[in-house]
Amino acid sequence: MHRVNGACDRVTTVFFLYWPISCTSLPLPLDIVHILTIVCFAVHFTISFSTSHSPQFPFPTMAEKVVLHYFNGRGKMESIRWLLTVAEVEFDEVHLTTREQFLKLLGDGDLMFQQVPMVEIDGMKLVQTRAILNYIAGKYNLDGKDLKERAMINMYSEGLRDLMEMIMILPFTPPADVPAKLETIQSKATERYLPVFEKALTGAMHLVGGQLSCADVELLECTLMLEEKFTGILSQFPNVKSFQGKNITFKPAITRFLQPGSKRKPQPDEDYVKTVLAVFDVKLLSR
Ligand SMILES: N[C@@H](CCC(=O)N[C@@H](CS)C(=O)NCC(=O)O)C(=O)O
Repeated sequence: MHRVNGACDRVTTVFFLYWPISCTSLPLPLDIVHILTIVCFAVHFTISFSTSHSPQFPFPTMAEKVVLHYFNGRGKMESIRWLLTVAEVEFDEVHLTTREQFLKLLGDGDLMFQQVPMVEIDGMKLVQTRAILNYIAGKYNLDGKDLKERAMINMYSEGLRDLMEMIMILPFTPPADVPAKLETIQSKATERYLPVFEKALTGAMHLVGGQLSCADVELLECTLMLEEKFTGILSQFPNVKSFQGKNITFKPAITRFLQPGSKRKPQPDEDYVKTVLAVFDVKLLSR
């Protein structure tokens, strides 16, 4: 899109620069050609100025940086970080650390449902994790080739989200309940979810349509999360394990994202939990 807009801009430049010059081959007096040249430059620079100041103008010249508004932790934003990384999109992050920051976002009307994650992208302030992921997947061709592929991708993605959300909620679970929750997650992972992906990856490098999609990216994120909690969980799922290994080894953006110091967030700790609770002004019972 930005490449197309840049090309359009160059076309207008060439047109406005060379059209008056080509006029000199017409039998026009020289001062008329000069006036035409000045008028053309004035029009061209007015357009250039408008494009760089209004994202709504048909031909924006500058790609705006994507900005993520969330905590300095995984939560619901982590899948968005993964997808942007795989799409090789640079992004900045504004980390929520105080209640005042959150109230400011609310006061400015930036959070449609008074919730984060919120992502500034292409002149919009997007909320709702699924909507954000769909937008990125659609923009960067990670959502399949047709409606049927998209339906498969969405089914895989939603299953993975269900599983990841069970893990995401753990730090906010009363400590006494954690062992039982972990057991449930492990049995659901091995009996309900991983068998589906093991089958889908039989003789295939990707989940859908022989090409990378957001479902593959979420599967990778999810399997790594599972292994953090349950070492060796993938040993009964060789296709999933090999899928994970190939993506980590052969996709440079993923390899980089898994290196220390990248924008990938670590597992949530006490500080992360405290910050989330303070920002939302929530007191957890029985902690
Ligand atoms: N359906 C929303 C849920 C977002 C959500 O629950 N966000 C939490 C933080 S992870 C939040 O902002 N909670 C504050 C609240 O609901 O008041 C999504 O998927 O983005």
